Amino acid sequence: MLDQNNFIKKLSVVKDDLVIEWDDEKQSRLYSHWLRDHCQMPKSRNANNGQRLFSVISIPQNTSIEKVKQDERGDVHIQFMPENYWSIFSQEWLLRNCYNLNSHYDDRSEKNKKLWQKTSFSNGLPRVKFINFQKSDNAKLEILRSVRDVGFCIIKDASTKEGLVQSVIAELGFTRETNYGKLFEVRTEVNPNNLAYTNMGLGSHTDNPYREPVPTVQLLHCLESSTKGGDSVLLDGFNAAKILREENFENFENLTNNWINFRFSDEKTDLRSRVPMIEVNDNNEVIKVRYNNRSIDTINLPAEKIRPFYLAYQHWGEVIEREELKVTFQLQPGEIIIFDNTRVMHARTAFSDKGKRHLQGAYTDLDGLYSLLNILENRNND
Ligand code: NM2
Ligand code: OGA
Ligand code: ZN
Repeated sequence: MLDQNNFIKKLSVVKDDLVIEWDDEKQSRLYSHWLRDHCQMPKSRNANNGQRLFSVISIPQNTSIEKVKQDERGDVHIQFMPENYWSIFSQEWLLRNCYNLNSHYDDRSEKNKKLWQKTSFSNGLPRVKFINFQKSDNAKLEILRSVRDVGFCIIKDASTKEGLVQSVIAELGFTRETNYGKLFEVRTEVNPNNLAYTNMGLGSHTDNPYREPVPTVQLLHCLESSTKGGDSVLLDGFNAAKILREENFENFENLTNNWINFRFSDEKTDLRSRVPMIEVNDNNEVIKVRYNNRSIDTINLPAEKIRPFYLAYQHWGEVIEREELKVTFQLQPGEIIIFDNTRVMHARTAFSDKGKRHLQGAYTDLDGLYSLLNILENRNND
């Protein structure tokens, strides 16, 4: 157990590291330049907004720790040379921030998600009532946590009022306007610029891979649904990527290393991107998937890479259509689905000419949603 008041057992300096021995026998070694750079004093950080006031280049190359001591409150005082500068760190700060005890933080990575498949939602899909969403921060928190953890949430029992999707976005973040507008109508059109605007089935895809940066969140609001078919399908792209990696690591790596071109064009628009189908972070954890077979442009890779690429690409195309990974349901009038377009793939089954199916869609971004999530979570922790 850590002593509430003093949980540092011993402090010493070894070469250019501060060595902290914690009460629980763990040890941290913190590099002098890192400590100087993370100085929390008013000289180094604006006292009101906490922003850093200096550049890393102002830290002398020969920075070293001359002295270290702990005061009666437990705060750690460090004297840096050649600046002859004293900085004070609280124990809490050192414990919460030291880089060998805390794992890196990445709110986009597969590592921090709950991966799922068809059978994962035995208690039903995550659903929150629209009226609660409007009234309470806790309901917003539930939606945002669900988007963070499983990648989606359904807002139920809303009206079928046109434009509602925009008011939902306004509560959570900011609209991401595209060539499709602030809001787009998903229904059968004559001579459509996109196959989404037909009654055809659509395979598992993420939206707008031909755009970089990609819109990271999509919302679809059902206004009318009286056709046969037109079921909604969701699939966890991070889980699919994990399965690909487990089944054939070379194929997985191939899709992270070989970037491809996506393209969308109509009379007024010509969008192009060169991006990987599976994107990983610096720790090789999946952070984004992109796939839309309608919009993959000419694949241009060095000749010797084409065959292994097609092995990987066809494997991936097959994994993301596996029934056991898909959640299928009918989006009802008055339901809005919100999902992480960097993770969750969506699809729909074909629908009949008879009857009507009308969804309104819009894009927003994860940064705004995660920002609100952090604010609401901080408030809960206070
Ligand atoms: N719509 C629905 O990304 C895509 O091209 C899928 C997007 C047209 C905005 C459809
Ligand atoms: C889309 C889309 C799904 C649907 O508009 O991007 O994939 O259910 N629509 O119509
Ligand atoms: Zn789509």
